[in-house]
Amino acid sequence: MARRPKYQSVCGLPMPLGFPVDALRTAFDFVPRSGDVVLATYPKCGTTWMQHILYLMHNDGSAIPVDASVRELVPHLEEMGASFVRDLPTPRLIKTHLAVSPKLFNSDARYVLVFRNPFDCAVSFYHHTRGFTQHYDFADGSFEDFLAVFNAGQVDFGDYFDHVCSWLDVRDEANVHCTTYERMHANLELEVIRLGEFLGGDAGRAAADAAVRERIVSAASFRSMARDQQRWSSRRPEGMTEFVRKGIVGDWQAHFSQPALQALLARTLARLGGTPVIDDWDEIIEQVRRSCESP
Ligand code: PPS
Repeated sequence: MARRPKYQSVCGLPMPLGFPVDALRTAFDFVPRSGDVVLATYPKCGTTWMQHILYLMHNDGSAIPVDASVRELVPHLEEMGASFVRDLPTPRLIKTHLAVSPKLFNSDARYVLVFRNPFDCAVSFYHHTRGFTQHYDFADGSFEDFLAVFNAGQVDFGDYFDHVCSWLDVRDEANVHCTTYERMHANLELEVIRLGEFLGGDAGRAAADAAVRERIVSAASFRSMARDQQRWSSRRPEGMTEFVRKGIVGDWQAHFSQPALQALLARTLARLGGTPVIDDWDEIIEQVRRSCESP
């Protein structure tokens, strides 16, 4: 019988069980201010990776210490609430998984967007949902079970395509910087340089300094972030994958059936065809097409 992850509905969004409802409610009224750096992503698209990079760039390339937590240093607005974010040091580094809204988008704040191809995102989200048993009660759920919910847009923070399209609407604004998980994977140093040019100030100086940049790239590598994972999330039960799990492009190949791939490819082309983000995924889309056609 098909299994479904469990969610609670808050403000019309499915949310993990135990997610702090009061904090989430305050997030919908939050208005970023001048100087803020808002990292906006759909879940499992490279958020924590970019949170750490932002922290590194504002801290001279020093990694988040083993006894500290990214949730306090670059807090998730919906989880920590607007009052926690209010008191952060300037520039406030803030993570959100919300779709863009008129309140959330302030032309005086800066926005960093990270997109990831939907095939790998779905795989990563499946392992996340299976692994956090206390939040989803889905330990024995299959990838197909999860995909049914993902495709219906009924996972936490809603539909992948609605979310991505909402942020793509503002991508050309001067205060918005876009990248993809795949670009970061291909050449992290170059992405740090690009981000530094966008952010300017201390972060810009850090990215422009070869020695500091080397520290940033090293501390943000998969190998380095796979260590001391208490910095990124709460523990998962024995036998579940780690939070910083595989960190590759193309894990979809080990998970999708051909019909499932065909269905997600059709939606991807319908919703994202003609947008610049899909250009970064040319090769992936081609591989997906070939997989769909192979006997
Ligand atoms: S969350 O829960 O929404 O904040 O998850 P998010 O951080 O967006 O995504 C987790 C995926 O990012 C991978 N990750 C990395 N990949 C490469 N290099 C580094 N340094 C890195 N850090 C995190 C992590 O492994 C998850 O992807 P998968 O495919 O599951 O491995």
